[in-house]
Amino acid sequence: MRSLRKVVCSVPEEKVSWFPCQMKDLDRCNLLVTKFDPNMDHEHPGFNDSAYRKRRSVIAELAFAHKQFDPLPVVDYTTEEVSTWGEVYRQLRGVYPSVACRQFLDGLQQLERECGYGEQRIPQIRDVSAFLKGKTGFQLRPVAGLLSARDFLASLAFRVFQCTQYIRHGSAPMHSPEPDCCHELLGHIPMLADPEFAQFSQEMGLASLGASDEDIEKLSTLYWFTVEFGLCREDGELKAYGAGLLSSYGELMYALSKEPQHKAFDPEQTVLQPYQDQTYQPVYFVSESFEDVKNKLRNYSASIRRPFALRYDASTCSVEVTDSI
Ligand code: HBI
Ligand code: FE
Repeated sequence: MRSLRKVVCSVPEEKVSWFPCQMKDLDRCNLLVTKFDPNMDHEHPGFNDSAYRKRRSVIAELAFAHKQFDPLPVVDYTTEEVSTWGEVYRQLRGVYPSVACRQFLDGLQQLERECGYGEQRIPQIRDVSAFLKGKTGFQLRPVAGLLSARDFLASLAFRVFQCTQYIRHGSAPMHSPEPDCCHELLGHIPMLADPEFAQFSQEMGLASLGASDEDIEKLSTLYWFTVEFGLCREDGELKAYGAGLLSSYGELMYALSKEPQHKAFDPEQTVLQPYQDQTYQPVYFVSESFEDVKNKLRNYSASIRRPFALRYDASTCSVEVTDSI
């Protein structure tokens, strides 16, 4: 006879790596990957700009000091930072109506109406988080840079999006080697205001909890080719929904041109595709609808083997570990 035994967040096998079970555990999900940051990456446009690097460390401190449930930090952006934002916003906003998917445009319009999005100021994550909470239950927390895939995905399980607050270097407004506030606020946030998209983002997060390193690699590859660089078909036309595309003018235009390969999204194929984090992707995956992405990801996640089962309790925003015996 099979019954469900609650193991109250202790996992049955020693080999399983630690994972968060409640929101406050996200304070431990803070492993940064520094390969693209301006102190480590010689190619970073801010590498030789000590004032930029100093500013970055001031903003990073806000994220390091943050604990879940603290009020979100407010950054007093400089005129130069706002001007970089304005340039990025103006150029991308001009092309969105013809290249972005319907859900993105809907989300962005709501943000412009209800959350002060525009060229004139960089939105504060505190306001954006309150807006998102009301739309899909997603909330933001500050992060100092590129987070490890495991920690980043784990946060999504709790509908928490880890969000950088610094901005790219003013000399390269159209490109950033690492996530910055343009990538998060323009690329990711409008999509996270869509209920279906929010749902599959959380499901990818839940699938990652306690997964093996190989499965984390596969899930981040799927995340990369959907949430970051995904394309979809809308009335027969190719549109972008990936945040990496919708925050980078150059790659956006390239992805929709005839140059790269376009393949139908199929998780089994997609996980095998090596991804490029240094330059444009040679291949993009095209989905027919978000419902299709959601169903395919759900089937894929169900095929990931774990020595325990998980249940998300939305009333407490916590994860229960259950063990089939
Ligand atoms: N970290 N800050 C931050 N922002 C992201 O968008 C992000 C990340 N770490 C990993 C990541 N995205 C994904 O591309 C996957 O590796 C999961
Ligand atoms: Fe991203």
